[in-house]
Amino acid sequence: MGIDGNLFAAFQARFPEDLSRPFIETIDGRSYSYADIDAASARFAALLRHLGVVSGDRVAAQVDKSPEAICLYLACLRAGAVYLPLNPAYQASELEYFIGDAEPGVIVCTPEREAEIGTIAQRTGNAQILTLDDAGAGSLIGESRVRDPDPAVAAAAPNDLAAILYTSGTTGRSKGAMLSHRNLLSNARTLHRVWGFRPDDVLLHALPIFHVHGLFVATNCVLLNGSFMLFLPRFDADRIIGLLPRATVMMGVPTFYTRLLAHTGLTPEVCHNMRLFISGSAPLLPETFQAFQERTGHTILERYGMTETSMITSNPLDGPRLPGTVGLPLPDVDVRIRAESGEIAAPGEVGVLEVRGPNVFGGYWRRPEKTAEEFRPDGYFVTGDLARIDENGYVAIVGRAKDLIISGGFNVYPKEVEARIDEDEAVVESAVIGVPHPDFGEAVVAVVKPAGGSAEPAGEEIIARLKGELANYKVPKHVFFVDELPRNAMGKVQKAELRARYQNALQDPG
Ligand code: MLC
Ligand code: AMP
Repeated sequence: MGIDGNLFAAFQARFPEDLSRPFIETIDGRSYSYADIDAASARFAALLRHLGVVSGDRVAAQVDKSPEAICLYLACLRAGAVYLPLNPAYQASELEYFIGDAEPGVIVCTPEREAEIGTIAQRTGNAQILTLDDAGAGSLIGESRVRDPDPAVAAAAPNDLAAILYTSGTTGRSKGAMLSHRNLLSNARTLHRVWGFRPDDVLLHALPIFHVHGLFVATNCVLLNGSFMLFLPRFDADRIIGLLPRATVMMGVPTFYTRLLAHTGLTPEVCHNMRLFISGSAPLLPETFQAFQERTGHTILERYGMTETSMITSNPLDGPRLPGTVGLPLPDVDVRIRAESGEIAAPGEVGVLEVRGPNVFGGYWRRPEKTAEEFRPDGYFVTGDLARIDENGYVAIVGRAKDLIISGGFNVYPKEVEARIDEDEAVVESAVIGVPHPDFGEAVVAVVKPAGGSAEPAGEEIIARLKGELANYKVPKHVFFVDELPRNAMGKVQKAELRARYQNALQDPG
């Protein structure tokens, strides 16, 4: 076992010869060179080691997007620690679950949440706390500055863990997807190649960095390319329009594209330097694909993936990019469709997509039984996505076998929201569904059967309470009250009927 299996070593081998070349430029004009991120990650790695972090220990980060947060990710790889990024929108009870489950040795959080997370850490296992704010200050910086950088790169076997990302998966409570150095490196190398990255590419980065899309797809490609990215703290259509003339590649969720289309500044001129717009994480409507092509002359390249697998398919760089499809399986990645009959589907037949390859994760953290449920005996992982493959090999995602809502690229597991709503004494039961939303593609609404009588709850009250308990994107945009939830003969709530009933509910959210 050497350092060759370590993802960081693969990045380092691709750093530009001249390390003073930029890696990140922020919107407030700060520039971070490859030398800077090499040094910062070596300092953070020295601090992690000093705090007792050894290979395989988890390091959780609930921080705002910043170049220092990327350096923390790199430091974890370097030290052999397992990076565990968490959405800053998570509320206390959500965090308690993740921290209790993953048992990190160190948690890096924003200074504002230090006390809250410190309390959670004490209750769940006594992780050490460091802080980092969005301006790149905090105890992570202060305490690492006094240390000599430790340039060592930990030896890593290919299957050693590089990261754990929590995902609702196909069923049940959030589970930690265990991603190895090999998983991430194989996918990054493939994407770097099939998307034709060039030495002078400039990536416009407006995605969050606590998920696969912004961290492993976008950032890892740039690192393997030794090139640089324009780094926005969050999506902002005005700023993107302003920066597009300097960029060559952008990756986004479909909401990015609908929002850009709503901006009058989106013209062929501002895109003149661009060579590639990539969309993923949620279905891109063919209307959006077409409108973007008409407005800018650029054909969005849609790809498909999952936390557990990183990227699975992609429309081609050279060759037809077909709207309504997610393209062809990536090299090294095997894909098949299992029809309802249990047989492998014929071309064009719809069934659940299964995937196998070096990109596919090793399993769910401390959930061997859940892992076993989602893998076939021959090593294929069952995605829970309904798809078909046409005679040319193009995959189209046509729905989901799993009860999952994807809102603006974020996954929401209905049961988690239903359980929270049902805690209200004035609620008998609830059903949470996703309905079409003009901005988020799909958004969460709740259908509630109230207990009746004087304790009748108000929709706004339910929403206000949930905002304190759940990350913002999980909170229903609207609550509908019904006398009874529709059920089938088996007594199961008929969500399809509810989705049909409320499908226009958010079309004009005002
Ligand atoms: C914010 N809100 C959302 C939301 N994002 N509600 C539903 N769905 C979302 N995605 C809430 C806010 O809290 C606010 O509520 C209101 O909606 C309006 O917020 P906003 O200011 O308009 O939102 P904004 O900050 O601009 O964020 C929207 C967004 C963001 C689309 C830019 O959600 C985003 O960056 N999404 C990308 C997610 C992503 O990276 N997914 C990749 C997962 S990896 P209120 O009540 O306060 O007004 C993966 C694998 C793969 O899936 O294949 O890539
Ligand atoms: P996550 O669990 O957050 O990684 O989300 C993965 C899910 O996002 C997949 O299982 C799909 O349902 C969905 N997804 C990702 N990319 C696409 C796409 N291009 N089209 C449709 N669905 C997608």
